[in-house]
Amino acid sequence: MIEYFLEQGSTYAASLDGVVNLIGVLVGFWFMASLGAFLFLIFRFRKKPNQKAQYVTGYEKHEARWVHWPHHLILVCDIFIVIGAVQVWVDIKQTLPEEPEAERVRIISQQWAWTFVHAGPDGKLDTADDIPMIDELHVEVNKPYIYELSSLDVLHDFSVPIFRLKQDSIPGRVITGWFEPTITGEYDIQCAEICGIGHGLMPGRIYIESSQKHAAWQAQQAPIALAATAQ
Ligand SMILES: [Cu+2]
Repeated sequence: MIEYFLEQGSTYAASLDGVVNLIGVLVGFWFMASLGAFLFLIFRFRKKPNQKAQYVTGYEKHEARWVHWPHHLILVCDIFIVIGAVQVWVDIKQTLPEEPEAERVRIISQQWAWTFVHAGPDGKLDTADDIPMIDELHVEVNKPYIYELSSLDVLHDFSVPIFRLKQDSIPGRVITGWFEPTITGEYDIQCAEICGIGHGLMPGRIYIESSQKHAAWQAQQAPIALAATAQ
């Protein structure tokens, strides 16, 4: 619910919010139900004059059902949460969009900065027109991206709140994932892992641009990319 104060900026943001809301509603319902039962029992069986306290073990069948029935109903709620979460997990973590429609981008985390290697006008990584940027990721709206996330030193976590994307980067591994922006604008990138004393100084920005604006940005960067390869 609090996530509605933040726009949904990727194709899968709404489905992730949906799972969070489902958990919130189910847990909220049982929280209110158990709080209600607790308060009811406190007042209904409060101390009365000349009445001795009773020792209730909870092992008797007619007493135990007060635990077993809600327990079974909560297990049914768990099934709904698991089904919802697995669907979202498969979509976000197990299914990569098709190339070449999806463009690759390399994300390198280190204490305490992000390096983003953009594919450049040819749409391919490891070619002369690649555009490396520090703390700035430029992407096109409504275009799927496959990221290759790695770390040069310690654990970091690539987090783009507007996408509801969060992925650990682990030294020695290249982790692939994807996102597809659905709105334009300039938004935060965070490191969501306490990665050292400069952790709080590791913010990045994502620029989600229309295709024309993105092409203009690429053209503007071309001399920098060529100068980098000439060295
Ligand atoms: Cu970090």
